[in-house]
Amino acid sequence: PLDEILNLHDFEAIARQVMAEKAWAYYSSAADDEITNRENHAAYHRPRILRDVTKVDWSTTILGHKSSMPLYITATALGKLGHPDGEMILTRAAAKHGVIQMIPTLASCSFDEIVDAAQPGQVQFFQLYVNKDRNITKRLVQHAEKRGIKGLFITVDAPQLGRREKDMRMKFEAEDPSEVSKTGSKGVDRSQGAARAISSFIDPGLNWNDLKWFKDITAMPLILKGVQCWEDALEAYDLNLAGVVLSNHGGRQLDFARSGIEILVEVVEKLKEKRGLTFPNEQFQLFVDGGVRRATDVLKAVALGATAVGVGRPFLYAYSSYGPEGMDKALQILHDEFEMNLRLLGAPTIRDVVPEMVDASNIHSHLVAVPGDRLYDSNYESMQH
Ligand code: HOC
Repeated sequence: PLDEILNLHDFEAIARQVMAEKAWAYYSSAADDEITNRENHAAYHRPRILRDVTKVDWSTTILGHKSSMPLYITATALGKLGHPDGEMILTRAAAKHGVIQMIPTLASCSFDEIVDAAQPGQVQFFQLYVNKDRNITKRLVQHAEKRGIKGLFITVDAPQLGRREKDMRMKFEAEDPSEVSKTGSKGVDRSQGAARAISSFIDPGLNWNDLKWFKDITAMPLILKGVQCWEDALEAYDLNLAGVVLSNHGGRQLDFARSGIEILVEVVEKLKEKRGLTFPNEQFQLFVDGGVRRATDVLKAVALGATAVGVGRPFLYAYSSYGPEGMDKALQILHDEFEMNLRLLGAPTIRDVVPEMVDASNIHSHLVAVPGDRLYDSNYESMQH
């Protein structure tokens, strides 16, 4: 029962039991041996004591917009695989809890349905996969801007689909009701999983020169989603973009990619050295996603300089298992965790969460994953179906 759910991991355990095999395979799958998906990040808190934390406030601003917590609902594809209302559950929960939703290009609900489901004044971002046909992309972007979208997150870590073997062992039927709304994926191979069926329109030719074009076609703030090293973060800064998401795409693209928080440490250090930047920074904002399950994961990233953190899979598992109530519960758990952990950190507000509150000295020591562990098992397990 829902009242026995204590944290976001619990939703994953329940989802594994109750979700349709195909939906579970798509949501949970990660690339190759799923090493990045389980990567640990060795950052630990250094709390301060004897600060008055009677009142704590975990609200913040993201790209200038209010958010009740330093996190947003990041884009995840095919929301209807988990529940017939798909992404609209996320929209309604975002309104109720004062957080920002990033609408995916590969949503199951149409873009307009998701925007229409929002409350007046509710802030939404849009995640963009760039189409080989740039006219389609242009129309999509300009329509998003017209509909009031406040930030365009261009995904840059997926010139080709990662090899998600759990998902590949499944068939993605043409008549799937959860099929993505408008991907231009007609006539593609459906014999190997959802990801393969939906991804063929994406342009592997996308490159730095295209960013000027984006600036010409839209006034929305542009953020690159999927930056994995300081050199690319610096390039984005020099192009006057609004920020970058340090992300390994939930471990679903390049296996052995580093965790977002590890990349964050490198980016903050190098952008200070090269451009004198300090973070958090209003003009150039850093975001992190991947593997976030606890408010402490978010607070470590915030302490190290991130403006906010994206959460994806846990919300899918929450609503796939329990519908809208599950999503509500997931966000309430996070609110409660923020309140408690800010007190325990000795930080009355998000501005008081500073770099000294994290020991990141072991952040670059990587965990060695061995065959026979939980994730290898779950991948092989899917062969039996
Ligand atoms: C090359 C295109 O983000 C996922 C989604 C969709 C992937 C499209 C990748 O499954 O990770």
